[in-house]
Amino acid sequence: MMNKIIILNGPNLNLLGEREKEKYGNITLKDIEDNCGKYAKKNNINVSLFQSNIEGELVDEIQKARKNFNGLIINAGGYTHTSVAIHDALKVLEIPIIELHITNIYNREDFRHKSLISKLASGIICGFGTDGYIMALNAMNKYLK
Ligand code: CA2
Repeated sequence: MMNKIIILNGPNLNLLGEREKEKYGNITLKDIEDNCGKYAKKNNINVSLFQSNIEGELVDEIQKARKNFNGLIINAGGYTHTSVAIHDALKVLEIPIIELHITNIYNREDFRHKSLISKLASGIICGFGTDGYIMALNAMNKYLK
């Protein structure tokens, strides 16, 4: 069976490759989409990507994911550390979750050390730059087999 995986990106990740390149790298969100699409095709995975700066839109996608996907990868951006609404939506989701961060949130400011998502995740990938997206896709595909 072909695994269907959704990758959700939260606020400000649409700016990737345009600002703060020293922290988040040169790769744009469009590059990430292309790379994930290519990786998925090679590995017989059905992948969809969704980005929003709006908390409620992310909650809507999480709710829909239950019906449409087997696995969910989420980089919730700043909402990782604050959003009870995203936590609650993920909590009732019945498919595996991978939490993803480009940077290592544990060697940054204290307010990034707390994640409301980690407890709900099957696994966490952070600190490997934008390569983490492919790592997470690979990890989820294996986890689902
Ligand atoms: O390391 C990650 O992936 C983060 O989820 C990124 C979030 C941050 O709030 C989390 O603590 C860790 C921020 C995303 C902002 O992305 C930008 C990209 C380029 C330029 C400006 C912001």
